[in-house]
Amino acid sequence: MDNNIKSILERFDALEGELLSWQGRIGDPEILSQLNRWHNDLGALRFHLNRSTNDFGIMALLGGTGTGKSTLTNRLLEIEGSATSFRRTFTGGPIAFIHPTMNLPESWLGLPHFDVSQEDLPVRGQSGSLMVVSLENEWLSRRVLIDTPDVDGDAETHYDQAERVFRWSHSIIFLVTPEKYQMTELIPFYRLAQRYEIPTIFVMNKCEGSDVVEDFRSQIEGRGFNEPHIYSIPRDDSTYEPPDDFGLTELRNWISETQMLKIDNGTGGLANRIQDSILRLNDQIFVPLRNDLATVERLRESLESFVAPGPEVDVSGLTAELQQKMQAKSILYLMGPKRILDRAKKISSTVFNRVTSPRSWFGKDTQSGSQEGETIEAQALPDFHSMLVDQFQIGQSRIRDILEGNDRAKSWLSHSQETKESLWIDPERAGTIVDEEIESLNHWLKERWETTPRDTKTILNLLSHIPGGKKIVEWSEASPYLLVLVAASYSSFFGPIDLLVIGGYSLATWLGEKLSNEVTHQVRRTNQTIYRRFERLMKDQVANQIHWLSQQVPSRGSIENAEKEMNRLADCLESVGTDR
Ligand SMILES: Nc1nc2c(ncn2[C@@H]2O[C@H](COP(=O)(O)OP(=O)(O)O)[C@@H](O)[C@H]2O)c(=O)[nH]1
Ligand SMILES: [Mg+2]
Repeated sequence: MDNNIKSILERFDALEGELLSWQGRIGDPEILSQLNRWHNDLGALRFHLNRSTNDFGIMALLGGTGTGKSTLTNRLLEIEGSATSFRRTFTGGPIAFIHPTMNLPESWLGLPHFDVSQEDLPVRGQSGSLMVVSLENEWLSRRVLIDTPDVDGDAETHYDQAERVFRWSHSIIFLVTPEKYQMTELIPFYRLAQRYEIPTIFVMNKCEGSDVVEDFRSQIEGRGFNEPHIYSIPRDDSTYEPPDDFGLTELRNWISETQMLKIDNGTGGLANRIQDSILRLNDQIFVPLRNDLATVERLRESLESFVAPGPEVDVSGLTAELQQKMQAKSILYLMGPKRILDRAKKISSTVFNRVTSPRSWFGKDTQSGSQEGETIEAQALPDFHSMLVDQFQIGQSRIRDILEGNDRAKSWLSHSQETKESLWIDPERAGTIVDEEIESLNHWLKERWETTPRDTKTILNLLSHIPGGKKIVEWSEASPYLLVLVAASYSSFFGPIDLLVIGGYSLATWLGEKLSNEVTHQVRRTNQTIYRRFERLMKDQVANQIHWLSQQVPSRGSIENAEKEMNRLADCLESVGTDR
């Protein structure tokens, strides 16, 4: 084993290096806390792997609340070092009692160490740190004694702290009472103590009779401990006498004189620790992360296809939808060919013949066109600004549906540190697009207004056909109307429908003949720019979400690297062999 320890430690270093890059890239707090636990337990494993036979041993007291751990600490040390109380779960954090000649490695337990001076005794301990009491005490000259919070303490941190101490210690005293020796919280510790070959002794405190000690013994033997050392200490007011060699004095002496002095974790125990570390990394971290990675990749695909252009059109589904909305809200009711046909069938066959030929239908010299002109319905000019804002919000809520429709993403969202502002683009920005583009069209028109009287006259004339458009005399008011009319007649809003009747003319004809190409071209460009910019903003929004999604799980490459390292470690271990 020893030959392998160096390479195993190196493998762990490489593995941990890869895992460190996962900081901030795990969206699930449960997986994150498993990873943090794994890192801490790796600290304990390294501590054991780096052991040297000259090191002093670290012995911890473990047990339920009120079993007398702090009391026993004081009795073993013959001082009032650890604060005891009849109150439940009194000890708040681990306390190390150590001889001044010894140095506890700073990294021990992976928690900050605080020195406690003599005047501050007895000490209660503090969650999340290690209190270190330095004592000129003969009994401590060859070992460190650790008092711990209760394994069944009120707070979850109590169990976690006890478990942490268990993992970092060389030997364990399990302390029970007649009331508490059956508690289930100790069972996993018993199992691990055997699996890691940790020297273990059992003490029944507050004892009033031998029956219960014997029952405890059979329980412990039933859990696989072979000839367990079970000491008993009578309750203060009890007449019970522990059997010879198994009272407090003997306990003190035995600990002093026997193998519990030093570290002697077997190599099989170390191999099992390594194996557990690998298995836990795989089961509790790699497997769920792999699943999450697949989820992220799936969601990413749905988000991308959401804004990807279709094969035929150069706009995404959302801009196409925006076009339809603009059509519905357009100032002019546009009559499609089918509707004209339906209507025509109801009238006469002569009319029907005419409508099958739109050119004649809308021809300049026919009068029937103006009769059909009555079918034009004028509505209010669409509010482009809020239309784009609405459409953008619809897009955002679809993205949200995609994300929240997935349980994993929903949970990441609820735990995300990201602020709303950084994840979601302000939909007003979509409205700004139209404001800016109409403004710039205005600017362009303003420069041309009057310089090309033909266009000016045409535009005013055109607008006079539209109810509400009559009042328009200022160039600055013309842009949004032009935008609708030009876009409609060139099918850029509405697909195949381009039949619009104004004063007997189709709008297309009207614009084509009367308005200069330059104006028409400029307005069409404005229209296209609005869609392009809207689409780009939507893509930015999706890119935000995709970026956020990618931060919920480490990259595929990194997970694969880590798995490779893990497999190399498993190979190293295979060559050593495990005992179970
Ligand atoms: N009567 C009696 N009380 C004890 C004995 N050992 C501990 N206690 C009391 O049990 C309570 C809990 O003890 P403590 O050492 O704080 O337990 P911990 O929670 O395991 O650290 C305190 O009130 C102690 O005085 C004992 O042997 N006999
Ligand atoms: Mg205590």
